Amino acid sequence: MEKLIITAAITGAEVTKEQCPAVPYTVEEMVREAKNAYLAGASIIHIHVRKDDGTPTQSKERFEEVIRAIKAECPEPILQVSTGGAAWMTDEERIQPIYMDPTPEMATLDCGTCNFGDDIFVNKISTITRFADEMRRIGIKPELEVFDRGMVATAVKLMEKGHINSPAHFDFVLGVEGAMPATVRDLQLMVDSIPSGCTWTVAGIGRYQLQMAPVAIVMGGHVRVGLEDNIYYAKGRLARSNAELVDRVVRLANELQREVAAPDEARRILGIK
Ligand code: KMH
Ligand code: ZN
Repeated sequence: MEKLIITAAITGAEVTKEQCPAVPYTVEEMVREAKNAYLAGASIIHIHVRKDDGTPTQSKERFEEVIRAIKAECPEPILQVSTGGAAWMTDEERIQPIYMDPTPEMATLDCGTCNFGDDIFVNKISTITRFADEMRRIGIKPELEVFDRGMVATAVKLMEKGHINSPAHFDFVLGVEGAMPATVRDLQLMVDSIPSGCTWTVAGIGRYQLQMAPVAIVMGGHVRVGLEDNIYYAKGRLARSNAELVDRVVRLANELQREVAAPDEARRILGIK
């Protein structure tokens, strides 16, 4: 089995400091959370950015400010920018970070439309294709975010048509209200649905973050944790940091005797130059 890639999704667009004080907004807070998550064992940092008041934004300039600050303190991890943004954002807003300087190594590519709590997260085929083509042209490795089985089918079609390079990397986001549940059976279906040679990670939402992690570790997949997807360390006990959530995955991996990948090992596994 390859070493385990741990992704830390440190802030997202939905959770707030009112819900969990550790959620980072400012540049300094983003650097702190990214660096400590890396030191705990994350090799990929999945990045959304906020204004200082917590409002989510896809501003290229804000991404540049945050990513330059993270790289200055902590150059090692793969920084993966979100092109999902928040459910209410336009395509034009969402695509901005792939054009930032420095060019990000990875970006998310959301592969379909679904309910997202009481919102609708809209990704038309034409949007997915355009985002994929732009990432391919610029040389950014997409992380194919799939929230249900139909989105895997869309991604595979885009791979067959040459819009997405093979082997691709999938992120199964399971447990979103209105999309695919986070059960072992559902995860197995997703794993069985991707082309051979592709890699995958699982992002369980809420309480499912912890439940999905050991399953992925023993199945040979990879794991995403972080405050974007889950703000609790345990029932009734908020997480104190992203690092605390990463640290637990490292302990689980150690117990299950799966080694954790350093960033350069993650780059090799994912085929990032
Ligand atoms: N905030 C969600 C609506 C991504 O990062 O690409 C979308 C999301 C996915 O977080
Ligand atoms: Zn995200």
